[in-house]
Amino acid sequence: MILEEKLAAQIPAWRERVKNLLESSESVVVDQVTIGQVYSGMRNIKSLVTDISYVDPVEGIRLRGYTIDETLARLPCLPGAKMPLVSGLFYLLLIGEMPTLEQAQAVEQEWSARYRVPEHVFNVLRQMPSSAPAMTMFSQAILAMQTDSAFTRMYNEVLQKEDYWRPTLEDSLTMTANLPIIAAFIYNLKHKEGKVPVPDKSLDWSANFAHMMDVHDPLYPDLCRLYFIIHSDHESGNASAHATHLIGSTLSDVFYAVSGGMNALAGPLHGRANQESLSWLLHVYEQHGRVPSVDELRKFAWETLDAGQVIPGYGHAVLRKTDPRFTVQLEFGRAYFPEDPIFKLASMVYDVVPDVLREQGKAKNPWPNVDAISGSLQHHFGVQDCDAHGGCGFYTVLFGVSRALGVTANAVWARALNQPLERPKSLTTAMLEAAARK
Ligand code: CMX
Repeated sequence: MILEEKLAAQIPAWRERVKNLLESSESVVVDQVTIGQVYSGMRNIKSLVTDISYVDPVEGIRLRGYTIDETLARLPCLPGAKMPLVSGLFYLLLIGEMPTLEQAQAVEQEWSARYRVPEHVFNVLRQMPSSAPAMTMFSQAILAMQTDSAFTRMYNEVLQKEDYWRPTLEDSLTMTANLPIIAAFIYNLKHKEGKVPVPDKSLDWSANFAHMMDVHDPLYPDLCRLYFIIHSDHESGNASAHATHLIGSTLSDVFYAVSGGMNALAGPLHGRANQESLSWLLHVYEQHGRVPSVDELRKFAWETLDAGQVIPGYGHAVLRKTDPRFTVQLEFGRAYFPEDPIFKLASMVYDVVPDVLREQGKAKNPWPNVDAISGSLQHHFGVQDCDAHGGCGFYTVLFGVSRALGVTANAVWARALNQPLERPKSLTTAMLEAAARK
């Protein structure tokens, strides 16, 4: 298998590199922690390591050193496609090199050879109440797939520590191959007759998802490719990545770990913001019966803030400028459906809301993140977030399908480098008060 061979060739040198760094510099200080940081969700404490991506507050994410624009420009595309293959992105995340079209297609084949969701997973989903949030179903489905974990099976037999990454890679491929099928099934259960999607192995992973969703607009596979690439990874400290890493550090397999990570993604301050953002847009649109004027939009934004709510899709814990993942989606909409009213509204919000947030003066970053616009693009293609208002979270499932690529790539490397059990230390308030008196 191409990924296993490439990883096996790299891992010894990486182990040596980390070992040398630790031997020569174990006690070098990289950060200091203030009481403020202890009480503010560990913001900006440098205590994790990943070589897969890095978020600069101003520039945004770099995936294996490539900005979003560079990633999209350099990853291989199928002839006639507007957006690159997601398999190429997964190769890039795992291997750290830009793949050729042939290498990306080899990953496509690894995926399509694994298209098989065990029947009991569909049954678990069928048994859930129709009101179950889509993310609850998605997380359950991933957990239900744990019964097939190669890692846990081999760990229970005999597995050397140095080989932990191999079945982790196997599980990661099995999981990521099947997540589009699970997502399309959840959508079908929620909106249609609940049929099990039949994958088409002649299509790439994203086009196959579009096919299973029954969206026939020829542009939709390209939106899926774009969407699944840009949501994949955002370094290790974000809640879904960190939760996945924490769980994986106990040697729980990736099914356990990613299921847990998805529960973090489901929160409104994280991945659920894409659903809430679309609800917000639809709300303002319906209230006015049209795209509102700038003044009406500003008033609506203030009403949201005055009600003590956040404006979903705006602000970020790390970023301090417009998220390039927002910009690339804005460009996609402008290029292909600039007149779509909800897309137009989402672009208008970008002109209005940063000033409102600045005027309010609370948010450290008044600019949009990835979630401010992604829902409006899905909405254009008729993909619903369940009941539109309040929603039940299908858009976050789409985020999760993509995020699984990043967190599994990280899980493979965490096992390759034998990253240890994560166990930070807590203090009592009295201890912090004593530290403050010193
Ligand atoms: N609307 C209104 N108020 C906002 C805001 C927004 N979009 N973003 C931040 N604020 C407020 C915070 O709620 C906080 O208020 P309090 O002091 O009353 O608690 C204050 O501004 C300071 O917050 P911050 O330091 O700027 O932001 P945090 O690092 O604490 O939180 C985030 C970051 C993303 C949770 C926050 O900006 C937010 O709630 N945004 C809206 C939800 C959202 O878009 N989440 C998706 C993020 C991307 C992702 O993970 O998918």
